Amino acid sequence: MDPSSECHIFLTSFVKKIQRMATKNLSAYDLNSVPDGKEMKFGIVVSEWNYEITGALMRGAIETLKKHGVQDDAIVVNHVPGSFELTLGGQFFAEYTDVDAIILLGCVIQGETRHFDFICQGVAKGATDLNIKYNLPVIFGLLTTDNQQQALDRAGGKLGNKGDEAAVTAIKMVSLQKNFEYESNIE
Ligand code: DLZ
Repeated sequence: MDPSSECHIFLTSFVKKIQRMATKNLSAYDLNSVPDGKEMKFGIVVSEWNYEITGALMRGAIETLKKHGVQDDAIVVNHVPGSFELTLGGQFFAEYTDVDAIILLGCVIQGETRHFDFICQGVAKGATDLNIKYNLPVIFGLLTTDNQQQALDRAGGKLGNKGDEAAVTAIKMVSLQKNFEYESNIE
């Protein structure tokens, strides 16, 4: 292919983008960009399946929430058997508690059957629906990897911890919602 052709340039930049995404450290963020979480309350749902991974995601999320001012008693953790159950675990938090945001943490590793696709799609759709149904941030902290090593790399390994990323996203979304609520009250 001619290196100066539009197609070649497009493909090269696309491949570079994919490579950047694959090596992004999930724990790297600008500390100052994260609002204070002192007045915020969070529910975390953790899948017991692949617990070596999901336990590490949970520890990362809790540590990050606390680092940004969230109080110990404002973090409530519940476990569910597998990632497929994350949606209903999230719904229980939304229905029965007064948390400001819910973080769903799970890990689905590609196997030989299509189970992987069904679980991933189910949780993605379930989390999206909860956000909309309850007008509440429900954070999608699900690792979907080809193998165990890719998951370990993203659960406190060389690519950081998706639990940290989920916690930062949760704080930012709660802050955004509180800002909207404040603005709509003073109008
Ligand atoms: C059954 C199953 C399989 C095969 N793989 C995973 C997985 O990689 N990660 C995960 O979190 N859960 C898995 N599960 C369990 C399902 O999420 C669910 O708990 C069962 O299908 C029961 O609803």
